[in-house]
Amino acid sequence: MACPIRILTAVPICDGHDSAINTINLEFIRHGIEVVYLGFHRYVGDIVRAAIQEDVAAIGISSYNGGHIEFFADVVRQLKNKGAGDIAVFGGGGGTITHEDAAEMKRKGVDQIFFAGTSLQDMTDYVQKQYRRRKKTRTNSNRDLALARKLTELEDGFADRRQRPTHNRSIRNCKVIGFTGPGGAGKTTLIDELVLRFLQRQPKSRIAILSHDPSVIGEGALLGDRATMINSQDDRVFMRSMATRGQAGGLSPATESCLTLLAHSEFDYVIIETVGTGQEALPFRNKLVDQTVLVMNPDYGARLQLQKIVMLDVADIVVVNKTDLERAKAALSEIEQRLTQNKRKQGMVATVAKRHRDPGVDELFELITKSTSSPAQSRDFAAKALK
Ligand code: B12
Ligand SMILES: Nc1nc2c(ncn2[C@@H]2O[C@H](COP(=O)(O)OP(=O)(O)OP(=O)(O)O)[C@@H](O)[C@H]2O)c(=O)[nH]1
Ligand SMILES: [Mg+2]
Repeated sequence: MACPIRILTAVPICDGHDSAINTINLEFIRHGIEVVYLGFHRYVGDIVRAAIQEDVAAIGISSYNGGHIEFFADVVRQLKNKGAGDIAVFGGGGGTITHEDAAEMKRKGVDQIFFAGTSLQDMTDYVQKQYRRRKKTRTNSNRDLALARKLTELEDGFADRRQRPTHNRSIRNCKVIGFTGPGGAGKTTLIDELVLRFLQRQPKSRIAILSHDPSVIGEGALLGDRATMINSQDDRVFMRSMATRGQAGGLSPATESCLTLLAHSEFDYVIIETVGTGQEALPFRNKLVDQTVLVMNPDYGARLQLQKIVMLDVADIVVVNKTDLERAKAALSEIEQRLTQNKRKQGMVATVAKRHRDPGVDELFELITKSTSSPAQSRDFAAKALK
């Protein structure tokens, strides 16, 4: 497998026109490109930070609400200032970007603008031709950039079959927490809320997030977790999105090596999110993480389904998220019974991750940061939460 091209796409601040970029993203991933999608209404600083951490070859911006000359130019300027001037900037905005505007934008360092009527095929061909072999400049003292480029080397080493997994057994100074659970259960939303608490309550701690999404047919991938991570757009957070690149089970062939590097890179916490997993998944082997969190959705089916979810036997903490939903009460009681049968000290927490200042998320934060509160107490808390 050749190393896929990685690009980042986004829509500028005060712009909600995301329909064009969604169509373009899909076309790119169908042609083997890995697209880190940052979402709409995004600041220049957040786009630049994300592009550096994700070590993409180029940033594609879709802009419709005006201000494109200044916005694109600012992205180019900030990339240069941070030593990442080798990341190209391209994009479009239908008829809102005129040919004169585009000429000025190119003078300011923008690589290419696509006008209304360009076919998706032409845009894909351009990306594949221009951004496959990127000439990287030497990394300077920018800490994120240097780390990001090492992660790319590791990841691409696996794609070229040069690398073998490095086992993560050496002593590390940070805590590694693994989040897994079915697709859409709320893993990313929950992690983002936890990051908010880390940032607020631990003024010096630095956090790394390794987030996984599946590669699709054609070997591209839509790496979309960043679009949900709002609080995590912060200089104290290093986030990296990884595609599974053909590996089943929830992680990528390079996860272990990348995790080893992050765990030795002066972070206080490293958080891993797996792809949405199935009943048989046991993604965290080889003592990969210090603590495992299984995030469940109350709509898992009937009580019988719980017997089949292997991760319920091994998770340190089980989070029942979306407890605002109707089935939550029954789910909490069924999951509690299932965990009691395990006769292990597993924590159980009821959360509504999409709600700000949710007491359940506070409780989970306590469980993760202090091993002093007993899991049994937290199970009581979860049960009481819905009484
Ligand atoms: C669809 C649309 C909407 C939808 C948006 C849905 C969504 N979620 O995206 C809705 C109805 C919600 C909407 C709302 C608004 N809209 Co509107 N909208 C449009 C419309 C009709 C089409 C834009 C589009 O998606 N085109 C489809 C894409 C695929 O094709 P394209 O634009 O030709 O782009 C080509 C290339 O440029 C390239 N491309 C585009 N982006 C990128 C990015 C990359 C990386 C690459 C490689 C290529 C590329 O791809 C295409 C290839 O052919 C345009 C008018 C128009 N006909 O362009 C107005 C338009 C953009 N909207 C406009 C306005 C004013 C608004 C509102 C402010 C209206 C209001 N008063 O409420 C709101 C603002 C919403 C917000 N929060 O920002 C104006 C902007 C005017 C301006 N900038 O001066 C326009 C131009 C309409 C007009 N003539 O007045 N809008
Ligand atoms: N009702 C409700 N919705 C929630 C809650 N938490 C998250 N969601 C929504 O659930 C959807 C999926 O959330 P994500 O955080 O992306 O879920 P995920 O588990 O990371 O998804 P994948 O990474 O695709 O497996 C989003 O629309 C969230 O807004 C919650 O507590 N209650
Ligand atoms: Mg997710």
